[in-house]
Amino acid sequence: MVKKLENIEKREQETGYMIIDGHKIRNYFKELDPEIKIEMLKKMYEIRHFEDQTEQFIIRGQIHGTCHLYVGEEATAVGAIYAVEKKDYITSTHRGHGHCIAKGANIDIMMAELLGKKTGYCKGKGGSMHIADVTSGNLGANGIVGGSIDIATGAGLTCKIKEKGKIVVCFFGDGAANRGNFHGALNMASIWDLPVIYICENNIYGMSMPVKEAFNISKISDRKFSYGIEGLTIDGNNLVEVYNTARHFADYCRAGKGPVLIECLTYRWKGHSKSDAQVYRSRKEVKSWMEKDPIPGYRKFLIDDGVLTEAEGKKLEVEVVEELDQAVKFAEESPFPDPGTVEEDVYA
Ligand SMILES: Cc1ncc(C[n+]2csc(CCOP(=O)(O)OP(=O)(O)O)c2C)c(N)n1
Ligand SMILES: [Mg+2]
Repeated sequence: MVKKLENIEKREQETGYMIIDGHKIRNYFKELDPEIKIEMLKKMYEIRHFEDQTEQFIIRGQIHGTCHLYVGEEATAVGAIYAVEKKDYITSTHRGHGHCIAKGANIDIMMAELLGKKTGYCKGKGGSMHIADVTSGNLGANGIVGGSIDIATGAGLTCKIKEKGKIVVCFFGDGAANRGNFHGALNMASIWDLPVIYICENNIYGMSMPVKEAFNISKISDRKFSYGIEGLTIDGNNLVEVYNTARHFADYCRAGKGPVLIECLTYRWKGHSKSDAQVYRSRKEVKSWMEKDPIPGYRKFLIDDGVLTEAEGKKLEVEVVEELDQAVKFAEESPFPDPGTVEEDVYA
């Protein structure tokens, strides 16, 4: 099931509405302040350069434990997270750096964690797959495939009962959508009308397993029928489409109408994790998706729209590179934790 972007019916109308996979959705993006539109481009650059730097650390053997890069999928995290409010929660995955950065984590502290340093989010003891930033509403990355789905559903129940007005954005992969807990959690969220936006990042593979061999349905979002919830499949590389869809369903969840399942079609450019010979896919396929790079696409959109000039776009990227240089310096110069603290912060 290689999703064709052409399958997505998208038509911007004079009324300021778009038709996205059969849903009439207001073009909220159009109404945003230019600063926010530019900030979203900056976040995508931050994720891309953070991951490029992380790859360098991997190559140099500076990262112990495994690590999964989010390069190519930036528009999904940024579009969905900017569509909700700062007070809302997110749950992340093993491929979590992008979600974490989009939700507002400090990249110096993230990078220190990747290098196992005392100044990291988990004092250097968690690594890539355990970064959480609860102060920004990020309930954490997760090494258990699909683990985020249960946590998000529990957080959704908390929002419904105790923290009214908040909602949860739950990220998970296509592989996770085939785990048993996905079905139990979505059914529960449906019968209890929990305010959770379930975002399935369909990047066409679960490790080396192609989605077309793991599903006998053409749209993962069609699983909405089993739970009696709303659902749709969208272009996860189109920031405007992701933003508008998530914003529409954020209002829907906040109004107590229940959860939604949004399938974002995207692609991971890099191997699954630290080591991956990538024999299961062709260079041609990777190249064809690299041509759908979400970042220049969005930058061009902003330039054409008069929000940004070419020169401002370049300057923004230079600023991000400088921020990353600072994060690398902070992480490399930070100390390792004292071995005497090895049993601190350990729960089991
Ligand atoms: C419960 C569980 N089973 C298996 C694994 C090993 N594993 C790590 S990532 C992965 C594939 C996940 O695929 P997907 O959900 O599509 O996410 P993607 O890596 O494509 O972002 C698997 C099977 C795991 N970490 N947890
Ligand atoms: Mg996948």
